[in-house]
Amino acid sequence: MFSSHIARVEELVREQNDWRDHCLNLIASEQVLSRRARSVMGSDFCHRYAEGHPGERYYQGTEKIDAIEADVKRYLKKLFGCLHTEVRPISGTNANEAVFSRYIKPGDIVMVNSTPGGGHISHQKAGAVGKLTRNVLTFPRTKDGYHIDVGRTKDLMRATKPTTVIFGKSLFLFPDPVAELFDVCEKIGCRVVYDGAHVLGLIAGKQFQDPLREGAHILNASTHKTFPGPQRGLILSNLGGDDWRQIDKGAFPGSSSNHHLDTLPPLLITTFEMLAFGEEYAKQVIANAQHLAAALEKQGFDVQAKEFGYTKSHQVAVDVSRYGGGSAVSSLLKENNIILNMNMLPFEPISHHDNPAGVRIGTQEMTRMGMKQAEMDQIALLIGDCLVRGKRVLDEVKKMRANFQTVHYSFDAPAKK
Ligand code: DSN
Repeated sequence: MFSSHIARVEELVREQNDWRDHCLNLIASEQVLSRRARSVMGSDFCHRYAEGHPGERYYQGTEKIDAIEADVKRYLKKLFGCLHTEVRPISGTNANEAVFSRYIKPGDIVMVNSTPGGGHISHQKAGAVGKLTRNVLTFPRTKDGYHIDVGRTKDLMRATKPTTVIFGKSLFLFPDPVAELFDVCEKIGCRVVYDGAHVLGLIAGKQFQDPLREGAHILNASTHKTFPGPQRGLILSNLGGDDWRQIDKGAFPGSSSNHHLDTLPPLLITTFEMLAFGEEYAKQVIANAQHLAAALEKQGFDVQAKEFGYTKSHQVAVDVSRYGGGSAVSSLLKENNIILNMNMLPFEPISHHDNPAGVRIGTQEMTRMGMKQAEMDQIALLIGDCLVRGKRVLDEVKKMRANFQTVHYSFDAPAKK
């Protein structure tokens, strides 16, 4: 009865696979799995339950996932040099909820990056934080808009005494000043959470700030942006005793029960990839972002934060208001298989969220597919052809991408000729 509907589902999946294999995928929060990591998804684990911890489950039949989960934790601790890891949140926001629900009490004052300042929605009044308290203050920013103003933030923290500060953001060009603000955090006794969802792979590759070494009590993240794994969440910490027990309860039963076992085996494989190739990968991701930013500038684009070298992460921000704004530009590029997202820039009012001035570009996925500086020049030229010179570049994009079909920085065999 539903056979044509099912065939349509199968067709859509095939079309998606083929389409995105022939796109320049530049969304800063996305990534691809290696072939070997992807090959262990879709197993029997996608049918099973395993609440609790390895060896202490509420179900029978969990021996094999116990072995995998224990190894995921073991090798993530090795990769990040920390004492504890919680791998059961199924997304970055779910990890945030697990931590926030234990730390933030009604009426607490919490300090975060604002939305125009790049802050994630889960840090805002409209998101996970706002379910716990309405007293959400934002970090004052420097004139350029892309940095927290350390002096003014110290003053604001001393005056308002937040109980939790949340660093990290979604438009994340430069490190947040965790070390610089830590003495004030200590003095006022606040919790320091760092949301490293976007930059986890750069932290793992030792090419970005190391929040746990700079004073953050908790590093929350997702595992599928610069960290090139399956879609899950993660909590890392060196806190011991009751502090960690609270986080543990925050994850289960606080914010999840079963934790989508199917994506744990690929997470383990990705962790091995990052132990082996993380440094090389993260260096190239950042070098590519810096090169792409400069190449876009040469095409005449208003690339943000030029005076600071454009970026120290995987992201590039461009003001495209003169080409119709972020919504129009990202739609036009999508028609040409160049996939990126519109993004608010620091000085925009929140009312601009539907058609902000900016676009955000991430280099992590195309870096993993083997692209380097020469390809960043080519991407900038294609974007310039499309937006500045009004050309259709779909065929050139497909042709270019056809040469980049193997996941690098992984144990995948080279593609067969
Ligand atoms: N806010 C999303 C992004 O940065 O694309 C992630 O949740």
